[in-house]
Amino acid sequence: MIQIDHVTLRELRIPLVTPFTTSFSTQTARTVVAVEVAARVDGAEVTGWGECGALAEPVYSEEYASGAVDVTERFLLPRLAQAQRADALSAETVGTHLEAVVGHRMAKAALESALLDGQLKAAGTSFADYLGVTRDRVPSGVSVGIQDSIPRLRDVVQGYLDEGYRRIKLKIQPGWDVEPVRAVREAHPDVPLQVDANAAYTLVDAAHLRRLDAFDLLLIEQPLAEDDLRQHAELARAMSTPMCLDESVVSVASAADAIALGAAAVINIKPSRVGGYLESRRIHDLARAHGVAVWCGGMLETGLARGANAALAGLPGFTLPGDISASSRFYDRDLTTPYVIDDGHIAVPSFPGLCEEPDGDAVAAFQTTERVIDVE
Ligand code: SMG
Ligand code: MG
Repeated sequence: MIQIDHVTLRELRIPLVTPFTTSFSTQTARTVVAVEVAARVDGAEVTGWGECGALAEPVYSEEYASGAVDVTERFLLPRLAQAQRADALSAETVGTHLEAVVGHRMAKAALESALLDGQLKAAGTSFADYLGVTRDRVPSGVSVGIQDSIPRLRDVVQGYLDEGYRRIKLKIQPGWDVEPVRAVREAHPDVPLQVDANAAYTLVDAAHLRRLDAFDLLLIEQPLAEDDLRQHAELARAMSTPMCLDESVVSVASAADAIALGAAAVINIKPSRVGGYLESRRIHDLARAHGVAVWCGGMLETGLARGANAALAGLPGFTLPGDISASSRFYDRDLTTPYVIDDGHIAVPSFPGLCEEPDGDAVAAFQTTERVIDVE
């Protein structure tokens, strides 16, 4: 069991190396909530860190960074405090203790991660060993934002391929879909290629989206709205490109529904979106049992979560390359030792816990708000 002494919630604003444009926004910096938990495990003092996937604005999902800070302080931490008074708190029980709070999965995931990091550091166990992962590296894919022009897109993609990325994902939206995909496919006939629409289409666009079937894509990710499971199933039947869900899968229960409906041949597992690494594992297990491939998505993680994503992606059902790129894909300066791409792969970390202790100077340089909350 773990006993929390206090929690520090920080909002950091970290500049991106280049703007990242999707169908819903252009990000020039990542606003990230970092959760630092000071705790005791079996009497030993430990510090655990977690990162919240929520963006600054509720445009990818309904969560947003300052809202995550608020719900954590007002509604999540009091429930964990109650649990620890009964000596019933561990990373593995966080989900149960927070179940009464509806949604807010990214906020919950960050807390669970921080506790799990602390527990594993206390035990001297790496996250990969905790999961039973034996792979020591995972193939690295890169997510390419919407560009100003097709020549520019070609250059950007070429640059990532030169760095060794094993799979290219192109962000698409109405007006930026068939032609950019055609251009990249013509330049690179054999490169593993997929697209992500972030819910920018409706089923009325089915005939248009079918034109993407010509480009031998690994998958199309989340073409329709988050709650359109039935319509994704219908679109899946109309296209030969495998249907992959991101935003729609927020839990193992919604993954089960998506699979039963035929709405997902592939699932993007994002630990933050689904409420944490433990739920991610359950979705992996469910999908694997159904023969549904999974891969690890990303929310522009800093070093507080990038390595844990790599460890998760070492599980056997992760058969497609994830959005687990090098730190340098997004950041000139990461919070930890940067993750690097080596022969197209990212190493699965072997240090204890989920992440390295972040560099205090980097945290201070990027910090915009800080709240210290006693938990008793
Ligand atoms: O972390 O490499 C990454 C980003 C991957 O494209 C990515 N994420 O819908 O999959 C997705 C997006 C969500 C974040 S966009 C700001
Ligand atoms: Mg996506």
